[in-house]
Amino acid sequence: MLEKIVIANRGEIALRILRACRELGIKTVAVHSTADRDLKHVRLADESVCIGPPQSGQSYLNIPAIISAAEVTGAVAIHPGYGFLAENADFAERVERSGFIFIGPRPETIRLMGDKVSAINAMREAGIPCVPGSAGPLGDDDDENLRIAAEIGYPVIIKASGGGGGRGMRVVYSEDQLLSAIAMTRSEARTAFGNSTVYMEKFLDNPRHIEVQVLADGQGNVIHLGERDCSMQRRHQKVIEESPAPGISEEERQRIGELCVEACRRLDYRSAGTFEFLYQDGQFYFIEMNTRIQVEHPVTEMVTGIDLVREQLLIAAGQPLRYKQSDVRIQGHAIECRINAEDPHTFIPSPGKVEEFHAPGGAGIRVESHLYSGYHVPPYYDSMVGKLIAHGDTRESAIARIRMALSELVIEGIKTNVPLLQEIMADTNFQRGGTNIHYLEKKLGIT
Ligand code: MV4
Repeated sequence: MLEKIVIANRGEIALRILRACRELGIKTVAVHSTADRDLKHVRLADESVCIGPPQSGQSYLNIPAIISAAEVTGAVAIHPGYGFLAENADFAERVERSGFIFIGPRPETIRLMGDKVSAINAMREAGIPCVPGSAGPLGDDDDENLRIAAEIGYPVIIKASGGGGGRGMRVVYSEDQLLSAIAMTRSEARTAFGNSTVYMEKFLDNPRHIEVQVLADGQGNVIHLGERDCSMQRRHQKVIEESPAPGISEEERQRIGELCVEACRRLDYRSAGTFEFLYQDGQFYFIEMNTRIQVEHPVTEMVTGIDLVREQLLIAAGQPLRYKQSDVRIQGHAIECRINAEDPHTFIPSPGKVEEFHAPGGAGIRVESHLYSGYHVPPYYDSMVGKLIAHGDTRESAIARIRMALSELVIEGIKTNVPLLQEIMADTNFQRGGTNIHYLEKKLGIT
């Protein structure tokens, strides 16, 4: 087993990783900024190292400082969590070159998936269904680009290969806008990502966002853990996630899951990963792969009973996967609400002192949060301060439980989005299930 690891993150995910380590008897090193001395996991960790000032560029993104912390504490591995350096291939490479284990995929895999054109090509070759599109980068030949768009059929979407997660995209409804849209997306991509490569896809107008969770040990053993529906979002920020996805049949789940497993085998994938799809008119279309543990991983854990962070740690320690595909069974339904320190109407972040914090409980309720009474939410980082997850035998039961838990939850002193979450849980269209990626923004009155 790993003897000691560095947790290169903050907030709820750092606490989540710390708990998984403690369960396995792994010693923990918390690295934190000067603004984060009072984080719950910093207090619980075996050791802690301050790695820089509040700005994440000088702390949580400071590669030499994080590697030095591993060196001085005698850690053997580094868990990046999500965000920050989690999908930075150069970081993973420098971790490994410094003699530490990176708890995640191989650096080459991270690099491949970070470039969306190369990711899509790899997936298409591996038999994963992709969105009809340019099948590669767009060149500078205007006539050729017009021809590609005409063949795909309008509307089309131009995306930056270095983008992802909603950054660097432009929808084009007719051919008179195509060439300027390509030029603008290119120029923005050059500035934002240092990579002007763009590609084209058919624009799907009312898809759902459904993603498939996989686990692979890098020794040839790969399983999928079903799917999550993450369609309830605003400005590319997910608000609610659930598993299984409403309306997806067992046959569809098996079919898409097996395709993802086969792709992982071909890629020699290692650790936890997620295949992101758009789902429209009964078809899955691959858009991106995430090479990290995701915020919404608990809904998959609740329906499968498999601890994904624990499995990441065991895989990093070189152990073969302890589950076969036939061991994975989807039991009941789980829903997650993301709790943000923000105004529920304006979405403006609301940092400050948490005067009171009382977590809900009861059957099927799970709270993932680093909050405690008296904690100050700093203004420097993402406003997500926790997640509330409910499991039930049925989707209706999971909704009933999460509504009860939301009403029990007390967070005073800062504003939170809990009233918005209550409103969504009471929404008849949400209760019916299967709303698309535009539903929440339309409900809120376009933004
Ligand atoms: C699309 C699309 C429609 N058609 N691609 C946005 C995030 C990035 N991961 C991909 N995104 C989209 N790609 C095609 N061909 C619509 C979106 C999209 C979206 C996707 C998932 C979740 C929320 C979204 C919100 C707006 C647009």
